[in-house]
Amino acid sequence: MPPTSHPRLLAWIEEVTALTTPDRVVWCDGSEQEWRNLTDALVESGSLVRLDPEKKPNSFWARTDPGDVARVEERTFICSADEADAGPTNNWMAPAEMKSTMTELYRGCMRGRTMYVVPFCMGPLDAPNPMFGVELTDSPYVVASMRIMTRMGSGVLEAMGEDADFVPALHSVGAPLAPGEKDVPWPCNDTKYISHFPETREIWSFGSGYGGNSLLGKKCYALRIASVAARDEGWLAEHMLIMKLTSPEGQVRYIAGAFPSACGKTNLAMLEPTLPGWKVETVGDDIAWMRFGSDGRLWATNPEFGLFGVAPGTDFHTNPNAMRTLARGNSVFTNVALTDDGDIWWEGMGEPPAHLTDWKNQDWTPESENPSSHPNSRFCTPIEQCPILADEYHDPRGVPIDAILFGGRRRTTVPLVTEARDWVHGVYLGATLSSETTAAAVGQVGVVRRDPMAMLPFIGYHAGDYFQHWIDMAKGAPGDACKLPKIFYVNWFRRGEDGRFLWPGFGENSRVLKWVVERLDGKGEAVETAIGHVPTADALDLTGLDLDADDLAAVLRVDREEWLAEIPQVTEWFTKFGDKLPAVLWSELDALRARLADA
Ligand code: GTP
Ligand code: SPV
Ligand code: MN
Repeated sequence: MPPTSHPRLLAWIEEVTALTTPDRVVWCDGSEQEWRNLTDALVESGSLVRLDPEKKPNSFWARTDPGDVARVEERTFICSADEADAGPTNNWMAPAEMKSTMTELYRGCMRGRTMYVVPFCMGPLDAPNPMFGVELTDSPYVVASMRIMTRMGSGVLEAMGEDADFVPALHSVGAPLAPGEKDVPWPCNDTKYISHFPETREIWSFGSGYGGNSLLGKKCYALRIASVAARDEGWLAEHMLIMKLTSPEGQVRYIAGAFPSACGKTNLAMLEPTLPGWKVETVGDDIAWMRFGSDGRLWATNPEFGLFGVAPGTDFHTNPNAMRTLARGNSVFTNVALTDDGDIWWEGMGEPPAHLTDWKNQDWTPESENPSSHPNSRFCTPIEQCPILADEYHDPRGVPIDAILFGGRRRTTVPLVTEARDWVHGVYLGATLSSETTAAAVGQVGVVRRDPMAMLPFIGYHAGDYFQHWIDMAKGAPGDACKLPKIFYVNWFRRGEDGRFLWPGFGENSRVLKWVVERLDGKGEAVETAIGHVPTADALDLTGLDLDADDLAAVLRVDREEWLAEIPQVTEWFTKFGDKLPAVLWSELDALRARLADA
């Protein structure tokens, strides 16, 4: 007997079962016992390796197929009824055509496997309007990961009752088993589709078991589908961290930050300030849902329940709070290296051990040519284990945002921090955000591309409409005073001519946060430049930091020639959106051009 009488849910499961023909259907309750059974079976079958419980209790090492290591943007589709609604930044296919193609792929695709029913909720279950989803998947790795990343199981199903709305999210690795056929450790399919149906709020994913392709509550639901709901309902679903920042005087500020994938959200969200007396607490590290409160402010919640963080580069010097979170166990590590004594290791974690097993299951020594861990290897760990989790994380109202940071990874041009002149200028900065591509998505790494609001791969509709939606936020909620956050543009990744990072980053970013807070308070020295307000050389608190004066000047520099070179690129970018581009953004570009001419 299914543990629910929700008619729409039952009908959908019946339909999918008939199509995909799994050997059995299992309803996930989210219990400890279920986790133990799942992970035991995955260890037994060779898909997971249990780590030494003394080092990482209840934690596991997973290796993917070498062809299934990151999000696949080329295979990600927004299947709106009208092609124009997907806009120029998304892949599109007509919903009927996509459904008929994928139906053929799904036919019999779960043969020999178990189909798991995973009821989940994005955000707290006690929210006024809980955001439900149900993922059907044939991957026990996905079930285990969903248990870390979302609130899932019986409690959700109960809360859904008989008639709650939910997002149906269908996932298959696309690797049916013939009778008696032995499974591989990481089943997947060369053919991959990550499809979204914005009008009917459905997700269909096929062929990949990896992160954002398969944990469908995350990017697919909480960003692509939610961004469409947010546009319709007057809120924002964004690729942002959320932090609580307390000054030595005890003043609390809440800051959200949008940086593209693998550009520093998790690190900033868990930052340990080097400036004495300052305190950071984590609310979220990847996704923020922001709605107007009756006070006219934008209130942000983190819909997730876990952290799916980039492993390489994480250690006690860069992100000690992530290391403390992981030490508590209950985590899955994917595509990192395994030490001979049953712990994990990755590049950036100090001196390498003499021998490791690398992410491809090969012997690795410090002399090996390739890194031991894939650059997009990840830890998946419960957010409640984070020692600096803010109490407000649990509050369905969220936190009122004082400042939004947009940031990218740029070796040149973009200074350490710039304050926008006003909201529309801030939207312009977000809409023209540029960043070097990273290993978080399949494709070439290090190529500068526009990544508006760090949402390029995640906007579920036309990006021109998305920019307009951001501009319209300035109208606030009807009838209320609108108190929007101030917008800043940061770049931790500017480099010197010798290729070194000019700014030490990580905990030292607290110095930039202090300046941001001072600007919110109407203090903090800045020069008005063509691109916005940039701190003067002595405006940043650099107490105790050994930073070369030339490096400081270089990291804050607004170079007229470099910015003039951006103008044709932004013009080309804006031209893509035709008449969907809000005219005020063209005006911003014109004004920038004029200011640069005068500079
Ligand atoms: P996603 O989970 O893919 O969305 O990434 P993210 O934005 O959370 O990025 P994350 O914080 O995991 O950082 C990605 C990489 O950038 C890691 O290798 C970090 O070590 C590195 N990084 C983060 N912050 C800084 C910084 O301030 N300076 C430098 N130089 N590197 C940083
Ligand atoms: C990102 O790529 O922005 C991530 C990792 O946070 S994934 O879940 O794969 O999308
Ligand atoms: Mn992300």
